Amino acid sequence: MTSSSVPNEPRGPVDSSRVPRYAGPATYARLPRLDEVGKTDIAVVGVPFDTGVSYRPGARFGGNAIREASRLLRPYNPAQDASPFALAQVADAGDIAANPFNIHEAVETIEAAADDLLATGARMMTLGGDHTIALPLLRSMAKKHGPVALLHFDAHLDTWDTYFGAEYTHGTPFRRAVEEGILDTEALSHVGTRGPLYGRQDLTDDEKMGFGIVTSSDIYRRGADEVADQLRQRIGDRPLYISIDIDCLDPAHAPGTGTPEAGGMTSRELLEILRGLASCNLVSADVVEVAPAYDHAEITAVAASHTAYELTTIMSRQIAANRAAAEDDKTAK
Ligand SMILES: [Mn+2]
Repeated sequence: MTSSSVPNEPRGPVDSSRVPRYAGPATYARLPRLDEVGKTDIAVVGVPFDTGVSYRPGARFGGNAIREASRLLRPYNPAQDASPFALAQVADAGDIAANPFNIHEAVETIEAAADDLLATGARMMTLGGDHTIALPLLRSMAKKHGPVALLHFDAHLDTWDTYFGAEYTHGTPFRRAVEEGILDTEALSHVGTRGPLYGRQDLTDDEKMGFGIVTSSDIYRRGADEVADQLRQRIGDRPLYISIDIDCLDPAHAPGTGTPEAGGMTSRELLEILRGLASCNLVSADVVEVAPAYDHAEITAVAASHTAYELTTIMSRQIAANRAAAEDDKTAK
């Protein structure tokens, strides 16, 4: 498509040939802030909240660590042959101010903020935060799209019932989501699962909720292309939400996270699987559980920034394609 079919030329990132990458405030990919562009097609938004963690805390600092590590992202993505920030307006919408002392209130705040962003027509690229935040985000998605398909990249199932009697934690969001009927139970899968469980019952319960599982071993044995093909078939053209816990990666690729498990996929495998999903109808996505205090040399934050870049590229290509199709329709009439 030509850029003339974009109603207003998107405002792109700061020009790194004129202003050094390490200078100035760290918005995601050095993109403009939402208040600088007024309206956006994709809102990159942080949720600095980690009151739902069960082990290492610190994911509240994840969003800003990802922004800092994203300074080196360049505007053209050769793997998808696209310039995501030229095809659609992408802007940094700042952070949702969630109460760290009251999980129920935080969950409500996140849902309301997501509702506001979606009401503007934007898709969300959310930077966590711990995985608790996926529940209010999915509630908001379901209000807009109906029950959504979900690909959940994670070492863990996150479909446990409660911890210490608490229903909202980072290990329970997807059980709550199934109970609330906000997921399309024909099109759910965990990807990258591994590590010890409490018992076999964990898997039985999970399967009853409708989840398929592509384990980390499956990815190793079958490869990224075959896995992406299988996931695409399961999802079809349903509205898809992708939630990525950075602990889906091996601790060698993502040491800075709350509950690391050995034997995970590489960052290359994750990016390749995502590229294989480029034709899916991705309505929004999140990357969560980056805990920079346990990171080294920004390994985790760099992986997360590239993961968000790949997801943003998928969405911006679809936004541009939809716009071109709408233009064609108009011309045909
Ligand atoms: Mn998780």
